Amino acid sequence: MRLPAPFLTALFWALAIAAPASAGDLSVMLATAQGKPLANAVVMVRPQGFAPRGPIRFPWPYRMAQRDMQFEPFVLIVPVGAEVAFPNLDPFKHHVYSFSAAHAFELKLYGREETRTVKFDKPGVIALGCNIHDDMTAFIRVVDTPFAIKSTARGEAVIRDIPAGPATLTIWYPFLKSKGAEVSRQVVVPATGALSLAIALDVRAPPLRRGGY
Ligand SMILES: [Cu+2]
Repeated sequence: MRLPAPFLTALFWALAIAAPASAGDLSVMLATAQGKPLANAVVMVRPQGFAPRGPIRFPWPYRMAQRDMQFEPFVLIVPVGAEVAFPNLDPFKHHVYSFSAAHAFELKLYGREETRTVKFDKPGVIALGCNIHDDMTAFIRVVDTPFAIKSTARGEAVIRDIPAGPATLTIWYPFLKSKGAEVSRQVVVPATGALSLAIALDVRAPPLRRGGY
């Protein structure tokens, strides 16, 4: 059967609109300049011209616990607008605060099994401390892209299904020796398969931390 040309044109456009845009993966291996795997770095990708449809969601809990006189985890990624829980799992009180420009706040002394929540409306870095225990330290990175992940103990970060094309790759790590403790570079996300990068970063030695990193 032969279809008239205008019909075929309409069909082509219908298919073009319905077809999913091509997307690729990004696989990054992060290491220090000395070759040690870099854990707890936040890897973010912002595809050019991309705007998320609806709220960004991540599969991990938006939760910064206090356990054994330390924050857990050391680095937490949440999307803009997230409500983060701060449960105290210790049998004594903590007094959590942040002076960070992106969202300064204070959770006055609260005890065991108690939880407070804080909503983070702006992207940025939130450095956390405890008024009682100076050694307690952690960071929340509030992001405005759904393409964000934290590097593993092996220094690996994999982000899947990023729209193909030019994008900005940003890596943030609290002890990175660069402006704002982050570095950015332009990348091109492939239409299929993965872009694999090995990146060495100049970091300063992290301070001693109870419970390690
Ligand atoms: Cu404390």
